Amino acid sequence: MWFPSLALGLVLAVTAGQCDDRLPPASHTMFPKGFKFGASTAAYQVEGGWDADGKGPSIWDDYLHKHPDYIKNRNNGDVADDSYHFYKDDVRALKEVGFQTYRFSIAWPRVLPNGRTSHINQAGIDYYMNVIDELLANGIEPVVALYHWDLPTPLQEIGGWLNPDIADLFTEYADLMFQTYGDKVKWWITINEAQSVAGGYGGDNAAPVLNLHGTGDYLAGHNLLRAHGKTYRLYQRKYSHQGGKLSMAFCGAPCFPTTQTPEDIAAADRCFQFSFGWFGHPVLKGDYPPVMREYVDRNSKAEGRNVSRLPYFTEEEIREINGTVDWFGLNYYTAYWGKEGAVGANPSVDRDSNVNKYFDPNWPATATTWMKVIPQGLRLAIQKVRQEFGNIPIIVTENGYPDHGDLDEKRIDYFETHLAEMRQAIYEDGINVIGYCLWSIIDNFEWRDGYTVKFGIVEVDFNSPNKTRTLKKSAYWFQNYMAMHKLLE
Ligand code: GBH
Repeated sequence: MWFPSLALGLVLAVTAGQCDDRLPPASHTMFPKGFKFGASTAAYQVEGGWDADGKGPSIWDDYLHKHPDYIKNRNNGDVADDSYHFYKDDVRALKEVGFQTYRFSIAWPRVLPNGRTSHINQAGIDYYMNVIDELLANGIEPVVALYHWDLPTPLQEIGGWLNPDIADLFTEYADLMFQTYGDKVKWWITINEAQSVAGGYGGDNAAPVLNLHGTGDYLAGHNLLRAHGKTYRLYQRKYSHQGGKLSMAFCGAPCFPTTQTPEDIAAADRCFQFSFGWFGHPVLKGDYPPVMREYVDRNSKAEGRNVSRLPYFTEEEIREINGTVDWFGLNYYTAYWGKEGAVGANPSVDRDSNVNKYFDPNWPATATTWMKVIPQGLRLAIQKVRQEFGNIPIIVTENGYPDHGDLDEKRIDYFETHLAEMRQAIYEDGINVIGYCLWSIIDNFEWRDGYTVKFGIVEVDFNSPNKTRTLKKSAYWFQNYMAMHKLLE
């Protein structure tokens, strides 16, 4: 079971290691019963084999082949860590560190080269079966994401996530995945970071780079939610006997209010509602967050539009989408200060939120501009999820530290401080956090930063023919951390 017994955990937390100096210090106490540690990757970032054995192209393959300068050093995911061939080395690393779970994603175009079930690529099906079997043989439980951004190109040609038909196409793909792997996979993520996916339509930081800010993002988000809802209902109808648990991996950078004025407190709340809330509210409470509806409708009207840029669900859709996550997947990297103020492109999700988000100059910088180190933000994000969405089991599905291959000690600090905050959320706030997957087990293709930015706790020699994996200090640190924090059986 994955559901921690908090009461027991609490007793042990306060009794273990307090007075006996042969025992680890108080911060090194146990985790709740059933708590699981794991590590994450995503298909495009690690697999390579971009056209191997009948795989079709994805929007990332396509975009980067056409626009190589889009990525630092003209890197792309054609070969990446070549996990397509060396997945056993990934599993060996996971096992060596001592993880109980591995979160990875299935590349839709590897199993369905043109996105549709009319043509199934058996080699792709076999690949994921092999990965899953290798994990299970090593006692590691798979957590599988169905969509981590690599849409089959032929589906982009009909508009991708802007086309309402995508909801059914995604559901048919998911159906095949549940049917094929569902007896072995019990933890599913439909969509990784719907907000980032929407960003590929509303911004220029991810494929398909449409930059339809303030319109395309909301429309893509709408269809992502419809796809998720339909998929969950399908699972309930056809696969509930498999006993799996579904979620999305939600993302967002929470805001601390700049001051305790009602304006700043409300602004910090909107920061949450326009990120985690955008996708969390429809699946956990029904429909978009009221404040999001209000602000986007009002701005749309002021712009002279007849219809809101934020689409409306039908009553039936609201019902279909509501109540469709069994647990809450939370990706956390960074946080902001927030105050009232309309900033960002016009129109845009950011501007609609009317929050001015900014980093504290004292928060440590990292190898990437979009993140600073602010461990308290993880506890804040967990608290906000609890406050907004009730006592749903939470799994931190991503959390990690980027460097240029030079700051592994800082990575250790990052994990230590973030895990401490997560423990506060569990033991001080009594929140039902049941697992933690770091990003990432191996250095990999970090989107626009290519291979220049590394998140792995295992180094990959990208110049060697078999992409040699070598555990970093942070991997040994993690191994030790888990051993010290013995999990209750
Ligand atoms: C996650 O995204 C992804 O799930 C994972 O694939 C990725 O490797 C990992 O984090 C580390 O990045 O350039 O200022 O416009 C994290 C959320 C959303 C962060 C998009 C970067 C672009 C910010 N990402 N965002 S900016």
